[in-house]
Amino acid sequence: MRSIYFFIIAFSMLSNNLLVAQNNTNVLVFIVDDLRDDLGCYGNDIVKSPNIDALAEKGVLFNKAYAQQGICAPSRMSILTGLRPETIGIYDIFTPMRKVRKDIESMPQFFKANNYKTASIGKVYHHGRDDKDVWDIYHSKEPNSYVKKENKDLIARLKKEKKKVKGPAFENADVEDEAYKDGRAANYAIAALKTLKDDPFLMFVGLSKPHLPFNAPKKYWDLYNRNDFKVPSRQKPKDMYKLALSKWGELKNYSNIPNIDALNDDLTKELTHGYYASISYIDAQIGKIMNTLDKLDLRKNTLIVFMSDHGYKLGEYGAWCKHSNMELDVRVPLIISRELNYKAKTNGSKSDALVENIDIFPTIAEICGLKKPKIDGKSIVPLLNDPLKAWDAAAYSLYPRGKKYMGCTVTDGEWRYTEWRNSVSQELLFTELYNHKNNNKVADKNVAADKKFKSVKKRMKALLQVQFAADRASFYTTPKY
Ligand SMILES: [Ca+2]
Repeated sequence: MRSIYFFIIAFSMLSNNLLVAQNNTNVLVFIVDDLRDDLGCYGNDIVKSPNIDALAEKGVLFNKAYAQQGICAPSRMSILTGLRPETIGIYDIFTPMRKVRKDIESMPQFFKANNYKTASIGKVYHHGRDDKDVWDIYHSKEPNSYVKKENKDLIARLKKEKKKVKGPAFENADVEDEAYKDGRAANYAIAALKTLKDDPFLMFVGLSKPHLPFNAPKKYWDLYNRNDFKVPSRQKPKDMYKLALSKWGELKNYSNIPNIDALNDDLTKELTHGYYASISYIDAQIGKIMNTLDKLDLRKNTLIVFMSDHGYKLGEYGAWCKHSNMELDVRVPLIISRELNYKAKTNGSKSDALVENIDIFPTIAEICGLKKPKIDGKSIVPLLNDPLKAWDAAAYSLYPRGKKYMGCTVTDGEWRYTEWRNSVSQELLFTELYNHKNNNKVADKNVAADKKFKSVKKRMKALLQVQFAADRASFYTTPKY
């Protein structure tokens, strides 16, 4: 009897160990640049994204996923380390992570240490030099390029005149996918899959569109009728903080964008057309890579993550691009499709749980049976098994204005509350409270000073304090890790 008892204990310990043992699941992450959730599977009935929609049919789509900062470089560092920007201590686009933080263990380092092959294709880290030596296969992000002769001539002339102006904000040449960089990135990814097919791998495919300039082959522009696009209201939310939005200089830097406060309807529609064509272009690249995965019979053992580094504004509030704490800039699409041989896989599910981009690293680690790293993010594997499971009360982001001001923001899924503080002393300068109930992503007025919403504000302030204490250290004190 006793020996049977020991046998049962030993067996259950063994099976528990098996559950957490490294299982050599492959990981393929599509990290898309500047993509907000304008996708068919997110209910946008204009955008054509059949391959991403197909992925959503085989996985869990997160309706309320958030980036930790609405700008490329810090957001990507955050994703690749599972750490919040305030833990890393870099909030600008110019500072490579390894220039100041050599101590942090990143996702590629962690997987490499666990005998994974690692691949970085296209724009993964914003600064390609970060962790460059860690990747077994590395194809750097390429500069933007133009195909049309008139645009090439224009760039050459601007260079000759030493003007800082970039080329046009969009191009629609009648060319093959490979004429622009994401088509080439797809080919590199396909080649890398063939090289890595016999090893466990972690592969990031960084697709550069729909980041500006919206350069995509004409066939993707031809999928849309410009008359279908609605021009959003240019109205800024009433009583919004004066520094809440940027002046979207990123867009105004392009040669065919006038330096004025509001773009007219025609140009708004033309830019929207370019953004949507760019989405369909990268969607097609994802389709090619997924087909290769199927052909190589790798899909059964490969986890797929589809994500974006932050959201975007397409003329809402009369503003463009990202660089803010507004809902449109921090909310991101996120789809996770487990390896096909995972028995408890949920297909075509949607989750309203509040999840953050920092959660991707621990989620992938858990699925691969690796010891979870000690980082800010937490595994959302329970949501992949049960997308309706009760989850966290809040998601957090931040955005600075210069070095002096820091906007700290929180959502509970319905309200967005933002405190603008002195970055060093934490002195409170301004508060914003926006109603985003019923999936309304555009804020109409700041009700932080409205007594009617006093209790909402109090509750949201308490939620914000969980991550951004009123007496916390300066955002520019080197954080501990
Ligand atoms: Ca970006």
